Amino acid sequence: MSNIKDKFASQIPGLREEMKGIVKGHGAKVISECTIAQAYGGMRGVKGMVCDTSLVEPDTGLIIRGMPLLEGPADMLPEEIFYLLLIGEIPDDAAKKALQAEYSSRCEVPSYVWDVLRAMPKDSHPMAMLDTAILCMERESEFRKRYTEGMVKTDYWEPTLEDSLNLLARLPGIAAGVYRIRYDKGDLIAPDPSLDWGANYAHMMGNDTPDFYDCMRLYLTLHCDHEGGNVSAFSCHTVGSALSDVYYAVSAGLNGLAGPLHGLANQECLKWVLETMEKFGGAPTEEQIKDYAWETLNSGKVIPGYGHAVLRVTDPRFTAFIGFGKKYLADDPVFQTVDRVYNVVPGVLKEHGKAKNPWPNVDAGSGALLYHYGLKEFEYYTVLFSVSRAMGMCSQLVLNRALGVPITRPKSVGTKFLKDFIAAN
Ligand code: CMX
Repeated sequence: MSNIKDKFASQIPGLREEMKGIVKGHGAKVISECTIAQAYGGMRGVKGMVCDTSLVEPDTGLIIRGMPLLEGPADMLPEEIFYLLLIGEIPDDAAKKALQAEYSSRCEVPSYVWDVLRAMPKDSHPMAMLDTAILCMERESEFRKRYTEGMVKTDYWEPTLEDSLNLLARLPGIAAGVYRIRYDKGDLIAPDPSLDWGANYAHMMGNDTPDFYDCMRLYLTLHCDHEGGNVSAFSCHTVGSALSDVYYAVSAGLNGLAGPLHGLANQECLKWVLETMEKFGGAPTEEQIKDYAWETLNSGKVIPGYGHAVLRVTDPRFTAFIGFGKKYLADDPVFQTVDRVYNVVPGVLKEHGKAKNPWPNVDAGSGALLYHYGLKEFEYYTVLFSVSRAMGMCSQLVLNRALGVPITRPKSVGTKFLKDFIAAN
């Protein structure tokens, strides 16, 4: 069965039975508690939702459908990753080609999207442009159309998958268009149907360097998903739980990704690395990096690319990027600086004593690779992240629709409740 839709449809009865059985047999069992510190602290560590596409363990990082990132997924094409996220299996060649054919047949970007993007103020952030482009296509939502026609609940997943495939097929073209319009790179470039999803994105941006194709494939693979509770996935999940369609939900999630503590950190990281190089007149020594790291911390700023809410080891995505850099651009001074920062900053953060995780996250290394291939517009980097992360968001949305997951509605409490609780306990 090579068609992703048929394959997923065949899994749904089993998934529904499994969920029903767990809830019926064990629904009252407690899996988590919430302390006052957690209620004030972004619900860190509270287990309050289910996500099967991927898992982030403090000591291993990203695990996609049971496969640790560096044990297979990091070497896959992004198309294979979307299939893996949704179906839970690596696609065979026929399934991969079928998905690529789906993308090719759905990739045309409606012309009104370009009109909207061109009408935006020239200094709009590329993320605002990407999210606006996604949102303005909401009028095409198959889910909204079918819902208005009275579709039954058990069918919700199907137009959600349709919307997801349409969106994912168009995203590289839209994101490349954002790049070319925002940075005056000339005419839009048409997709090349002979190229895979990642290479096509590079091609439409205007960079046909074969190594850059590889870089894009890796970039799009590594950023695909990071379980369910991160800001973008959780925002997308919450908006989607109201039965808002894929366009509303993914653009909401990506608005969260645009924050400097989340996906925007990748633009901040490279900026920080280049600042050190400028300050010291070239690739800095480890001692100079140490000085600059302390200067940053002492001025009350974070060192971008370091720390994580869940991880407590070097992010395997960072490791994969460093591996790529050592193979393709070992002599590049920016990449060398990133590598050197890695030797120094964890020690500085440990000494500083605040960050629970002194190790690099995904954003610490990726910018140096993009910079090497001539992509020097930092503000654009989160758009690349977004194209990839949309795969995780869409697969989570489709799964949740198939399972009939209800509207998200955790309970909030007021300070008075906490004071009364403290007094009584
Ligand atoms: N530099 C300096 N201080 C840091 C730090 C860093 N890289 N990482 C954490 N800290 C500080 C926090 O600001 C916090 O300080 P306060 O107590 O004064 O508020 C303290 O250490 C404890 O934070 P934490 O529990 O270790 O980290 P959080 O879970 O609150 O936050 C994160 C996680 C990623 C937002 C944080 O580590 C950070 O700001 N890092 C830099 C930005 C970054 O790289 N973001 C990208 C994350 C990956 C992604 O989501 O895309």
